[in-house]
Amino acid sequence: MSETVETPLVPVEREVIDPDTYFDHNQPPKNLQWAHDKVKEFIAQQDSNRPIALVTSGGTTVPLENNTVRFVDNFSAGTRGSASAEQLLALGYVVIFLYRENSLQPFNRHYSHSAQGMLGYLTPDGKGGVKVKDEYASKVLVDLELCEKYKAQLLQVTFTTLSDYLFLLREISLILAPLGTRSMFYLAAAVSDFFIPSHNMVEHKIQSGTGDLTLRMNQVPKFLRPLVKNWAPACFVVSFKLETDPNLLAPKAKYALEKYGHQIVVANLLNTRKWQVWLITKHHDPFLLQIPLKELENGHDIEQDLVAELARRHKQYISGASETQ
Ligand code: PAZ
Repeated sequence: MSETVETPLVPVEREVIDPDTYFDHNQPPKNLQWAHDKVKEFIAQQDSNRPIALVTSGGTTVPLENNTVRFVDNFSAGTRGSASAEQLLALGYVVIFLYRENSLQPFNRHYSHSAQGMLGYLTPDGKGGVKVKDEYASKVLVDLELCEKYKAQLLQVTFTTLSDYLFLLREISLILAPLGTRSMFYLAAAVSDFFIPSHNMVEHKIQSGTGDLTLRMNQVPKFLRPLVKNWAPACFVVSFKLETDPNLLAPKAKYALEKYGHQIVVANLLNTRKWQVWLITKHHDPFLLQIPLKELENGHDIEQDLVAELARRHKQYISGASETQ
């Protein structure tokens, strides 16, 4: 067997990848056609007076090999996206929930990833069956009822890799585009900024045995630009910006708005994101939304306030305001 190790380290100059050609060089996900058909059918079934939201949620993976054994991932659990989807449904929205497989889902989010596991919620009922433990029963009942109530207004579509996400985002955007201002894009997914293009990836598992591994990753093309300009130009687009350095947050959010020309950036910091966010628009000062930590501990999600505020601004946008505030 050869001693040479295939490696994704590519000794070339900076390769700038154009968003338009990205799709010609990467593999679409297996569920693309399914998602296309389902989204079309789903939208056709909805009351045409209802606003509709595409919520993206969770983190994308970036494979290191075409036959993927290893990949780069990120921290996002999908809390923001799944909690926001619940709030949008409560406000009368129809929701397409594009989420990372195995990340948190609306109504299930309190149970699916809990440390005690599903069995921790159950107890023998004394008659040979099982029941939900008394201390959880009322909460489980509420979530069950909500899940049932909104099931016809919620469509869930999964992605895993960055490429899956981008293909599905484009596909769903093109379907939502004709709905115009009625559609809100709520782009809360944590999408990788770096990737290895398919043609630069090794085919098989990277072999160890020849020392350290150095990766060269390309910058992911900025897909917000074609989304806003070409795929869904009249829709209300809310993007999210995450930083860890507070000094970078506002300038980078403003820069994104100027560059892509969409409506709102929700800016948040990694360590405070559950109780503090800023809404950034082009011509106004950042609008701070925050909840006291006590309320967070008592189960008040900041997404309740965030989604209410965004829905209010979306309504203004639908009614023709040039800029929302
Ligand atoms: O998924 P989560 O609730 O753990 O985190 C939410 C979030 C921080 C990923 C989201 O609020 C966000 O900022 N998304 C965009 C991240 C970015 O690409 O900048």
